[in-house]
Amino acid sequence: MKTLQRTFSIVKPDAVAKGATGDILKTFQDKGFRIIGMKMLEITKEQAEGFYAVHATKPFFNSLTDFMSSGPIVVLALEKDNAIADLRELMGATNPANAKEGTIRKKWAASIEHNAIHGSDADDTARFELSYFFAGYELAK
Ligand code: FUP
Repeated sequence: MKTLQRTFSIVKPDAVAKGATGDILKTFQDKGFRIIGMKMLEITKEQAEGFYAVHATKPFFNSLTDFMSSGPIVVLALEKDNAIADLRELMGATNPANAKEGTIRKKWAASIEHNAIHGSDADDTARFELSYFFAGYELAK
């Protein structure tokens, strides 16, 4: 049985700077995701560190959080049946060299770090990430 799910996504600074936001939003809608929350903002290095806290010990943490706080991003709350897995599929592999044809990262990502888009990878991370950027009242019914 399919369950209606919410997931969280970020159009990252590289994709916003390239003017890819409109194309990515259209792709979400064409693939059946309902946008129930959206805002453009710039985050601080500290806010990026809080968001990516699970990666705090990784060698790429400093560079990743510099990148994520380097310019405007668009944060999104998305809803559809099977939203978490379907968004991961639509995003493509973390490293765009391995991303399949037709995925967002294949089209827009330049490197494993500048990889255009974020999407939650599980139920618990989707809940944490949605609540990191959105208050309940900000999401459409
Ligand atoms: P993903 O869930 O596909 O975004 O990938 P991960 O959670 O493994 O990594 C989070 C982010 O860290 C990636 F989007 C990009 C960055 N990263 C690197 O910069 N270098 C790496 O080797 C792995 C990840």
